[in-house]
Amino acid sequence: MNINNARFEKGAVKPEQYPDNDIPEVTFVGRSNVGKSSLINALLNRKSLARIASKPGKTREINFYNIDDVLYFVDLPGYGYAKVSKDIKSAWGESIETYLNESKKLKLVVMLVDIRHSPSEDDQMMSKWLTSSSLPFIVVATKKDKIPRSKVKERLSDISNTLELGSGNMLIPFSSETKDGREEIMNYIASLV
Ligand SMILES: Nc1nc2c(ncn2[C@@H]2O[C@H](COP(=O)(O)OP(=O)(O)OP(=O)(O)O)[C@@H](O)[C@H]2O)c(=O)[nH]1
Ligand SMILES: [Mg+2]
Repeated sequence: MNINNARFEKGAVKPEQYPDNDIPEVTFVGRSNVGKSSLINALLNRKSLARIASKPGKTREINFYNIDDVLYFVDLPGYGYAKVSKDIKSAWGESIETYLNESKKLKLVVMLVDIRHSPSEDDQMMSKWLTSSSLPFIVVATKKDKIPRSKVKERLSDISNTLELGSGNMLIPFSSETKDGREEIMNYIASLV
């Protein structure tokens, strides 16, 4: 897989609009502003392939990034952004849930949480949902550069406990500033395809 051959392919809302082929998918979920687009860019060594929101909550469509016709990175809308109406919120939730339920080619869900905070109720709902589905998932704790090194261990153990992660769910600290954790995440993804 040549990660230098990556391109934005399409934005979709409904399943009919998802790419119609057999290319497997890895998807990224998490609260708005947690750093999904930044992680996708870092993994692909690109500055601005995935759009980094100037305002949180901007990525509303499900965005498919085609990597060398071998794999899609799928950037889902962020959930739990407080300043949108309930209706919009539930529409987003629905499109996320529809995607997770409907995609036949999903190989891995990468769930993102901010390393600084205890996972929200939305995060806990997501990890419960993922656990009860048969989808494999890992958790990436973003913005590691924003806390002192001495706090990392303690934050990871809080996240792991709050999300009730099992031994099969890797938890990897990451920073899009320093690229810490990039190799580990990318190697794991590459091992699946
Ligand atoms: N310091 C630091 N800032 C980060 C990191 N990751 C993301 N950010 C910043 O956090 C903000 C949100 O990042 P995005 O990548 O747009 O987050 P997102 O999850 O895609 O947001 P939505 O598309 O709104 O759901 C941006 O200002 C990023 O520069 C990180 O690891 N460290
Ligand atoms: Mg985004």
